[in-house]
Amino acid sequence: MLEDTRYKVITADDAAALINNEDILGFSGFTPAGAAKEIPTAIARRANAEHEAGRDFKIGVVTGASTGDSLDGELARANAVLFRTPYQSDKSLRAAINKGETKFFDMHLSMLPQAARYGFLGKIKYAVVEAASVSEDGEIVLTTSVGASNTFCGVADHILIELNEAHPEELSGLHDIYEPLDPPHRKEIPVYKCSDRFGSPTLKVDPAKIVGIVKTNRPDEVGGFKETDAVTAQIGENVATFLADELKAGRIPEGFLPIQSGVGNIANAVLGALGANENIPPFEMYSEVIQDSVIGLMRSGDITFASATSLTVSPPYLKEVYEDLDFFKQRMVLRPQEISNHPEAVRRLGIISINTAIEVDIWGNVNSTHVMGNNLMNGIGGSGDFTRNAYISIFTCPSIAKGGAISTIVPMVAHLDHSEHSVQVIITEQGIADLRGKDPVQRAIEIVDNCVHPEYREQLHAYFANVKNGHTPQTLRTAFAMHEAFMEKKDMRGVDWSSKYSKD
Ligand code: 0RQ
Repeated sequence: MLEDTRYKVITADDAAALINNEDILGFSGFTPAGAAKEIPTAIARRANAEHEAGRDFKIGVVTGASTGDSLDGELARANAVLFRTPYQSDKSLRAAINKGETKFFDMHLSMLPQAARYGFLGKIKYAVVEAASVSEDGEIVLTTSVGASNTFCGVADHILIELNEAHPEELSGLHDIYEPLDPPHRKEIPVYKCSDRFGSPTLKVDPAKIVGIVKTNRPDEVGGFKETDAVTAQIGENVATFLADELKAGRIPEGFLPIQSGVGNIANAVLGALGANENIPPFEMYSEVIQDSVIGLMRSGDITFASATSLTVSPPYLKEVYEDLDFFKQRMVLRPQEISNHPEAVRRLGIISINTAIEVDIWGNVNSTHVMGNNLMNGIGGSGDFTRNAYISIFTCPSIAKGGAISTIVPMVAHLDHSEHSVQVIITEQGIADLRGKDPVQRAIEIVDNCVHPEYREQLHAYFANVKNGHTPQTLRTAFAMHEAFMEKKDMRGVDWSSKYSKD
C-alpha cells in the first residue's frame, strides 16, 4: 500500500511542523464536507505551543467555503488565523472576526479560485487536501467536495494530503475536475446541461509537490437539520406554489428549469416542498451544495440529477449514498466551485435561485451577511453568484426573528449584499412578493402587504405612505429607526416616525 509508494507517510504533527508563521494555506473543504481535519487541528496545537513559548504564529486560511470544527473552530480557538476568506459559519471564528482579531474578507465563491490564481490573495504555500486515494503519478480522488482544491494544488508550492479511509475509493467517478484558462485565453465553459461532464474524474497534480501524506479515518463534521417547523414548512409551500404558478403561466418552460438552493433549514424545507408539489415536474439541480433532502428526492425520482461542488449530507444520508454509490454516481456530479457557481453556466442554464436573507428592505435590497449592520454571520457564499445571473432569483426568510422583536423586513437594509436590481421575488411564511416589472413604490406595497408580519404591517406602510419625494421615497432621517429601536429597547415594534415627515 502507501508505505511502498514514492510518497512519505507522516503524522499530522510532522505536517504542522513544516508550517511557518504567516504562511498562507489553501485547505480543501466546501462546508464541512471534504474539509481537511487532522492537519489543521495539528497546526492549532502547534500555534498554542508557539504562543506559550512567546512566539507569533498565525496563518492565512483560504478554503472553498465554510469548513468543520477541526479546521475553523480549532484554528480560531488557538488564535491562529491571520486572515480568512471566502466564507465561514463557525461560532469561534465568527467571534474572532467580530472582535477584530481575525481579518475576514467576504468573497463570491465562484471568484475565489481565479483570485488565488491571479495572485490577489498572496502566495499560497501549502495546499492541504483530503483525498479518498492518490496514485503514484499524482492522480487524486477527492472526497465529498471539490471546492477550490484543484486550484490550491495548482498554485501552491507544496501539497499535503489527508488520506481519509472514512471515504471509499469507489468515490472515483463522482467528480468532474475542470479549470478554465485565465484571460486573455479564457474560453466558454462547456456546460449545456446539468449532467454534462467535460473534465477529469481525478485531480491531477505534480507528484513532486506532494511533501507528505497523513493517514486518517474521520467522518465529515456535517450536522443534521432541525425538524421542519410551521414557519419553514409554510415558506417551502409558498415557494412551491409560486413556481407551480409560473410554470402554469408559461413563464417557466415546460419541463422546468434547474434549481439552486442555499443551505440550512429553510433551504432543506423548500426542496422538500418542491418535491412534494404535484404540479412541479421532476427537476434537476445546478447548485453548490447537495443536502439531506436531495437524497430522498432522488430516490423518489423527484430530483433527476444534481450538479454541485459538495455533498453536504448528515451521517445517515452519507451512509445511504456510500451503500449505493452506483445509483447516486449516475445522478450526481461534484465540480470545482468555479464551475458549480459560474455566472456563465447560471445564466445559460436558466437557473432558478433560492437563497435565504437575514434582512430585506421594502425596496427589494437584501442583506445576507450582517446582523444590525456590523456583526458578520457567515458571508455571502454563493448567493451572489446565482442571484445576479438567475432566470428567476428568489429570497426567502421568516418575516420575524428573535420571537418577533425583529422584523426581517425593514425600511433600509443595514448592510447590502444583493441589490434591488438582482432580487426578483421575496417569499416569507406570510406570502409572496413578486417584484418583477414594478417600480420602487409598487415593490414596497407588494412586500409590505404580502410578506411583512401582521405586527409590523401598519408600521411599515406608515413609513412610506406620507413621503412624496423622489422615485424611491426613502427617508434617510428615519430609515434606520427600527434598527435603532432594537438597539435601544431590544424591540423593533412601535416605531412612530410621523413627526419627521413634514421635512421630506
Ligand atoms: O439565530 O440561531 O441565534 O436563533 O440568524 O437564521 O432563520 O435559522 O436561517 O440558518 O438558514 O441562516 C442568511 C444566515 C440564514 C444563511 C443565513 C438570526 C436567527 C438565527 C439564522 P439563532 P435562520 P439559516 C448557499 C448560499 C448567506 C450565504 C448564502 C446564510 C440565525 O442562509 O449564511 O446564501 N446565507 N449562501 O434568529 C438578527 C435578523 C435576523 C437574525 C435571522 N434580521 N436580525 N438576527 N437572524 N434574521 C450556501 C453557501 O454558500 C455555502
